[in-house]
Amino acid sequence: MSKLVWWQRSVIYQIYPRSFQDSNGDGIGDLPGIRARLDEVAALGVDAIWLSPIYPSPMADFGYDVAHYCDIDPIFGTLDDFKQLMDHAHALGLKVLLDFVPNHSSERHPWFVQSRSSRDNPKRDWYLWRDPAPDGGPPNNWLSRMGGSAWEWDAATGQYYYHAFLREQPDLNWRNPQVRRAMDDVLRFWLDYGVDGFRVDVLWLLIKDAWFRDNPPNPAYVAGEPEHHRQLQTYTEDQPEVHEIVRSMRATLNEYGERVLIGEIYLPVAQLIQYYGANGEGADMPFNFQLLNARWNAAELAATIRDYDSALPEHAWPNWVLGNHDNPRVASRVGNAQARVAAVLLLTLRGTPTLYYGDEIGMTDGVIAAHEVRDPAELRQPGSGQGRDPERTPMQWDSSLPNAGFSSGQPWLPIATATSVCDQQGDPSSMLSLYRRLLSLRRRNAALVQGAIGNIAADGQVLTYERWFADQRLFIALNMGDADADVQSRPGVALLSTLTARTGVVFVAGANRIAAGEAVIVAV
Ligand code: TEU
Ligand code: CA
Repeated sequence: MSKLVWWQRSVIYQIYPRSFQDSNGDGIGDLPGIRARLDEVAALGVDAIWLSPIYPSPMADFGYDVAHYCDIDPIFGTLDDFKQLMDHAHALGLKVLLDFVPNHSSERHPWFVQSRSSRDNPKRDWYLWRDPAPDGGPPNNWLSRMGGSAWEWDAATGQYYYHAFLREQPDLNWRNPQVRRAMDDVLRFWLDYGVDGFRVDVLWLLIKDAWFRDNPPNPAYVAGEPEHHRQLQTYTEDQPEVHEIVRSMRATLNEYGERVLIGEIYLPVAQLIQYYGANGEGADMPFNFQLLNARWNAAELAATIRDYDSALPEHAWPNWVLGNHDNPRVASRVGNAQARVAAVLLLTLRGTPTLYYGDEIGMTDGVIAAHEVRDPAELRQPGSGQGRDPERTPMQWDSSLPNAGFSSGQPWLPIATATSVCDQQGDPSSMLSLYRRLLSLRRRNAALVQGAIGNIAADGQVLTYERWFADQRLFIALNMGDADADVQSRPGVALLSTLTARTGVVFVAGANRIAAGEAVIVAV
């Protein structure tokens, strides 16, 4: 495993700071709270933490509207709190990644305040300003990913500005070298501070069409999908010029040694893999979101794994994501039993896994009453189901009421379910114990950390594949159905089963029975 760099050997753990641990009773998670939980994060067996944005922000999009790129929002703490958290994490052997949000700033960022102040302000061209269309309306038909037009009228200067998300999140003009230099300075500030890398927000959206051409209609649009799906994003995503920007970010990180560049990219695999760069000079980990929306059956998952793994260029390192702060939790998508199978899948596929906080205890989506909704994606599109609050509810640390040990105050979102870290850690059959066993097994097995993957197959509702390295070979079988099934195997012994009592069971050459909802890792 020595030839791998650290992020290739790692399991990354996403922390949504607002919901992880509150230390001062305001019902909002913060940096001292996270720091107080780092020993438990390290004990889980992960290797790196990725913090969603913690910068000064009006919180219109809960931190993804940045008003200062090189500071910490007081609601989370101070730069010194961050330094202490990072030093504590490093002392525990945990790497620390920040969320870099370069596509847009907050409307309250000083850059935008200057840019909007007048048409001839030196920062006017740091953002995307356009004259109205001949009829006085928006310059073109581009839609916001949060609903409505992506253009906001500014009467003071008689132009519109573009915002891919909220009007409070004006898009920066990444064709402007001054913007690129300013953002490079931001990366360097945090790299000098000692962070180990970045997850880059909406990397695939940074460049928009130079001529601002209308997006064509989406012939496959289905009523009920998000509004912006009415259009193909032909001129507002995945533009060819973006790859030069990715190369430039990579070059900056390379000056600092082994720092990881992760890109948030919602694209089909063929386009996604372009972000590695032709010769690996792009992103280390273009996030692979294929498991977020895959239909949960053996045939579909076998195809998904095969298609992704075989599409990767030689130099590219795979990665897999099962959940994040923008999508329904995996236990709510596939059910509690299959969430155990999903844990085995995530931690035995080839490449770097990213684990979303709370999934390790099988947290399900919170039920958010109308008056509790906070997410603008829901507030702006009520009833659309676009709301992301359900997957952002506070971490459940213990069974104390009313707030599961998250806060002594009123949490910003309701606690989702009854389970907790405390309830589960003494229970060998709990989801938490399963994740701990899996993470420990993964760390100890070169076949899982750096081995090849092959013999990917689906037989009925059973998905199987093998991982191998040197003289070690593992056979993984996942029963995604609700009936017991026979699976053909070589002789071996089960190193782990989601059914705790079955760990150690002997597999014979030929047919072996695996239970409904069981996943096994067999040394063969
Ligand atoms: O998300 C990008 C994005 O497109 C998501 O909004 C996603 O497509 C949608 O929520 C449904 O999956 C990033 C951040 O992760 C998200 O939290 C921010 O709201 C958004 O960018 C704007 O910064
Ligand atoms: Ca707090």
